[in-house]
Amino acid sequence: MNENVLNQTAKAMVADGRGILAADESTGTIQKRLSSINVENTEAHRQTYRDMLFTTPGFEQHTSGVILFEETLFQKALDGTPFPQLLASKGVIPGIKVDKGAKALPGAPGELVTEGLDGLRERLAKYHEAGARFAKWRAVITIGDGIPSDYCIHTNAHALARYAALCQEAGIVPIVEPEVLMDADNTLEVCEDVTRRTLEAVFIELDKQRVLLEGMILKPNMVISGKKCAVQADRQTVAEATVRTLKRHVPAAVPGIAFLSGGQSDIDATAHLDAMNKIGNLPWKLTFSYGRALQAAALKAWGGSDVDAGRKAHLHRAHMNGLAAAGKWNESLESAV
Ligand code: 5MM
Repeated sequence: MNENVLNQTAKAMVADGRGILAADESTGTIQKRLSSINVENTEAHRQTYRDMLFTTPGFEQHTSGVILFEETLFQKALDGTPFPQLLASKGVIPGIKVDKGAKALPGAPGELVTEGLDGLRERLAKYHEAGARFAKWRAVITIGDGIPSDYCIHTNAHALARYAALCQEAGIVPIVEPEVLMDADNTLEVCEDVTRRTLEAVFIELDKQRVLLEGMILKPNMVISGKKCAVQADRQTVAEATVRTLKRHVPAAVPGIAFLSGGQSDIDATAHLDAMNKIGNLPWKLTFSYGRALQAAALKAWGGSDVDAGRKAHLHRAHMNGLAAAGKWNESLESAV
């Protein structure tokens, strides 16, 4: 393991004013996205859509890396350039989702465990050869009646650390994504407690399994009210609770934290990140690794054919989130830019 290379890549992923585009939707998830604009889920349409995103002029100023699905890593852009090479030529680091999805956790109704460790060492070697320099593995923690169980949290934390250690062995920076879902009716306080339990377990496992903290990126949820909760905490409260929880549980050796958006509105995802960075005096970089909150507007504007409109919407959200990563966003910029 070359510790220096891992640390350099991790730092580049959270460089000033830049964040990560999560475009790693599996075939089932992209099906939902494309059907929302009445586009058939074919390989050609997936290629055209992702080509539109990755050829957006100027998006690289705000985007340090892109998480790809395996199909895209080995696919070519419309001009014939392999996607990873196209991204690298713009100074955007290609990354790869390596998990095989969250499946039912045996003996734990309503809870999930992420699979994909079998054969991962061999897959990582192949991905590195294709140009991937970072990877992503998403664990899903569900809030509900009596859940999450410690069993679910620990099983997922163990798998995240197994994945992270294998990535580093292959010279690939692991994005460690323990996602506490935001969909239930819980309060912000419950989310804070579950996020605390989750991060605590994850960092214990990472330590036990000898993962180099300087060579990884954390991708957590924000500490937020569940979508169905009657009382929604305001943006400043979310920012303060998230920073407080992260400061308590994420070692300063981790170079950066790149949030998932988790179904927040585009503007909320940007505003929350900005509010956290405005708090300042943070031991790590705080940026974005959004899927929906970066792509929803672009997908709609593109609508299957309008490449210019799609690129314009993509650039706008990338720019706004780039500003938020520096704590320099405000709502008036949404219409001014
Ligand atoms: C882009 O969505 C990612 C892939 O999801 P599937 O494996 O279910 O297709 C997803 O993992 C994403 O990278 C993160 O969860 C962040 O996405 P959001 O939309 O929450 O920012």
